[in-house]
Amino acid sequence: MDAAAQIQRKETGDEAQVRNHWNVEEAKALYDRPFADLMLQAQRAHRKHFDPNHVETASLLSIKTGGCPEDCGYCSQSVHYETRLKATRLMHCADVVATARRAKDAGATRFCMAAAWRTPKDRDLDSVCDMVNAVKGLGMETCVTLGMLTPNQATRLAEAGLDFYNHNVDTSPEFYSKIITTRSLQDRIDTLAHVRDAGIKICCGGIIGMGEHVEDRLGMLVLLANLPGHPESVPINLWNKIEGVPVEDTAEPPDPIALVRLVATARIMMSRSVVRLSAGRQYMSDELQALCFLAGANSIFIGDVLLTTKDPKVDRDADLLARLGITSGITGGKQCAQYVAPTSSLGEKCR
Ligand code: SAM
Ligand code: DTB
Ligand code: SF4
Repeated sequence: MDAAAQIQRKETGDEAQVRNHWNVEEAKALYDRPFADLMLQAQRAHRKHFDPNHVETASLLSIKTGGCPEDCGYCSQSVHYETRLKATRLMHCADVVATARRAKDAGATRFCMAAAWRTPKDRDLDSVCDMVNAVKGLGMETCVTLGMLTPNQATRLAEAGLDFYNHNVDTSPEFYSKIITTRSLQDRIDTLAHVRDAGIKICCGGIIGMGEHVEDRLGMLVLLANLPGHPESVPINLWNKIEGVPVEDTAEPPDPIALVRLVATARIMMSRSVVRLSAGRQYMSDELQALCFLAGANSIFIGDVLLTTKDPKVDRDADLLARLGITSGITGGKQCAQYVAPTSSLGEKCR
């Protein structure tokens, strides 16, 4: 029996559902299967744990933009690069909640708040805890991404009612140092452990299209699948072009079929995780997105804006999902979350 067939056999048993001892050769054997076989296997895994005709809709807001001391070579928000992005202070809690309410009205079930920090300061964390508490009060799932956390900070977020923490490994262990030097992969893994220990669910994935090889993309999936528990959410970002950052010189958009294969491989390796087609949908045709949903992607960000780059308009997403017979929280017709400029330098209490 060849390696891919053996993995297929394991997939039918319970072992594959929580398997965390993958290697890149096994991932490659899946990835390289004939397309129809790979898609069937991914569909089987998908249908075992999810409604294949439903896509989760999340919304993203940059609550503190730019001025970040980290040197992530793909990011518009790093102080190390000339990206012409205007840095802002932490948003006012009331503005964050108003944006979350609009996102909910437009059909988002999860609200993700992102801050361009290496790690949050205690005073800022107080404000974010208030935001989490207030957004949770709207009946939405909450997610934040704030950089590295100590165990105590993770516990405080859990106590505020946080559902998910987003912290990406970004790429393979081999490619990592070509992209970021100011914090190590181990730093990220440590933060993920603090988040998990605090009882918060993990949203962890990475970026493709930065000039990495297929083996790096698979190495990233292996890294994610071999974490002590599979991340509950796995965002797969296609690099959104930013002028003035180092990745601009190395970037190579993946072949569309390679993207579909990667999504299918992620679906099989982490069959219980929600796989999000994250940044980069602005570049994808409807047909490519449809293939990604068929391969097992079952979450998207809705709204015209991600953090500092574009996302497809809600109307286009509503139309695509309707044509595919996919249900989601999108109600259609209404304006979705937009970035709201901060009106104050300090977060205010708004319980
Ligand atoms: N500063 C925090 C951190 O890095 O953990 C949170 C915000 S950061 C913008 C969240 C993630 O967005 C990054 O880890 C990266 O995977 C993704 N990202 C950032 N810029 C991107 C881009 N231009 N295209 C695609 N994904 C991007
Ligand atoms: C993730 O993996 N993707 C989101 C979210 N987590 C925070 C961020 C995408 C950022 C895209 C580039 C930008 O808009 O600046
Ligand atoms: Fe800062 Fe996050 Fe951007 Fe890295 S990805 S530069 S940590 S905002």
